[in-house]
Amino acid sequence: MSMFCYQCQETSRNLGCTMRGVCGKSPELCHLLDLSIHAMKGLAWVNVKLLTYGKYYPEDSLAVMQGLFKTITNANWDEEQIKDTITKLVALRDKRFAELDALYIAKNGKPCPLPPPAAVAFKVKPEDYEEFGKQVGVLATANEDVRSLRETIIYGIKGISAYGDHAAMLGYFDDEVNKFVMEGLAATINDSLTAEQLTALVIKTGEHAVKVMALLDKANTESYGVPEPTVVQLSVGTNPGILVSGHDLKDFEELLQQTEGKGIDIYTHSEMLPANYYPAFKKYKHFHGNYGSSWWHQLEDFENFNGPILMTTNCIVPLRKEQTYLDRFFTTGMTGYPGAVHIPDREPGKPKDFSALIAKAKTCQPPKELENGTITGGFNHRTVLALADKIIEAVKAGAIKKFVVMAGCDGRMPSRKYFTEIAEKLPKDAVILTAGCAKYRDIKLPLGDIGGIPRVLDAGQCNDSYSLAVIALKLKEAFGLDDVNKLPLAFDIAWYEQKAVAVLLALLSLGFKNMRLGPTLPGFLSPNVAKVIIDTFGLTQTADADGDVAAIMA
Ligand code: FSO
Ligand code: SF4
Repeated sequence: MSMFCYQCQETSRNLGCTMRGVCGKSPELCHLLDLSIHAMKGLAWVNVKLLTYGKYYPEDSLAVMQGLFKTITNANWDEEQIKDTITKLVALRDKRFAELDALYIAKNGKPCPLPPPAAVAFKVKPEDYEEFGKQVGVLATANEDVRSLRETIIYGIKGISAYGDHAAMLGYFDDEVNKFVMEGLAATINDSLTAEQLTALVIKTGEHAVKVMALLDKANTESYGVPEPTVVQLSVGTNPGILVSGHDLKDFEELLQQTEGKGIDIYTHSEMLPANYYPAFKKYKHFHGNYGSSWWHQLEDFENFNGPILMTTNCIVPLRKEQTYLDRFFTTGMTGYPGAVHIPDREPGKPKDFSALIAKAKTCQPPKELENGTITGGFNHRTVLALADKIIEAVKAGAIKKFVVMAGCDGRMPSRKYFTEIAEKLPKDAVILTAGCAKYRDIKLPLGDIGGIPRVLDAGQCNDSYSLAVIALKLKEAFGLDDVNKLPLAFDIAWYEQKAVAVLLALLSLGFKNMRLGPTLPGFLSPNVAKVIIDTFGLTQTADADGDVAAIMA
């Protein structure tokens, strides 16, 4: 075994990647990422102790959230960036520990003890990071159930961290989320916690995932307006273009501002598609539309695009050996890729400097056209609930029989054709509620509408699954029901990486039951932990499309 990772849906044999990641992650990168998480656990532990002395450092929570964001599947492939992150986190941890030690000595007359796995004690040089990383990975927890619960908490917090970072970039913070990130992470090195206590923390992780998605929804809509129903062009123009992927709307805004009037068109890819729905972005005439499909199509999409690509977050797919577009591949924020130009963070009070990207675009050919249809989306909860009367009427009249939430992530496994089949096989009186890159399995299908209500309502990015939960909870009130599970609503959701874990835990914490999850249940759930979740929440794995459609409509 050269490494161990089981954090995403495509983990090898649904047990774990042990030689090299199915995603392409090397053992070396895996060990560095593991060590970075170990350093973050130490910093979190110190921060939790400092809180008992009334010392709260939100900047440390942001450092941890950004560090964890880099460890999400397909986010950062650059070993040098990860080494630098470890060095900075260790320096911060040591600074805070010195402060804690002084406070502890003043109170107790002796030095502060370290936690059992000594996550605050390692002092290794960057050249030894990889070697040390081998000792502190997932398998350092021997008991498979404890390991499963700890990792479920960590993966949920990774998702919370990604959304927390997006909100922070727009100037929005939530102290409860900041503190929970530290509390949850520190709990994963606390050997005295029982399985029951760790299970309670899993639920608490879901509750904080709801909080952070609500925060990001507020940040996005207050900054850029409420997304509105929009028809998005898939064809291309005649100018050179810049293709923006990932989820960071602040990066998108600043790039639009810096490219205005320069003869360059801006296109969205994958999870950036919902940028088309925001009023603040629609006003830019050079914002052309969307290009291509979900993340795993990027090797072909980016090749054909001809112009520079900006990755603001995951998912980055490793380039083919020929590296045909590496010279026009740019990363920023928490992403990284060896050989790509990384656009640095903002300096205080200034926007990011995208001039290198813009200069590159001017030397490139316009994109090659892939298709020329449209996508309709922009159904934020505020927009949908403005139509609540119409929707309730359609349900009462029997025109809408079922709402089916098919949100989450797309992935490259052939088994994911299931989600397209479900969309095609659902009867015409079922409405699909979607968010995240899972939408690419059905959003281009001609599924029609029900009395003017499109049969696929796209709320936005994966974090906008929050919108779908709000819609359900408001409809419960409008129908006068005492339980959200009594609504004509079914969940058939797709997951891939750790933001989807946060979304899943959020839905469980909100009381949604009997959800279908696919194409597989998470490999990081041990048989015992999976049983508890299945028994408590009625979670099931997606099966065959015909059977599932029948069960959904029953
Ligand atoms: Fe997709 Fe990737 Fe948004 Fe994920 S692009 S898979 S859950 O990063 O974050 O939905
Ligand atoms: Fe394997 Fe997924 Fe981990 Fe990549 S992120 S190494 S595919 S489990």
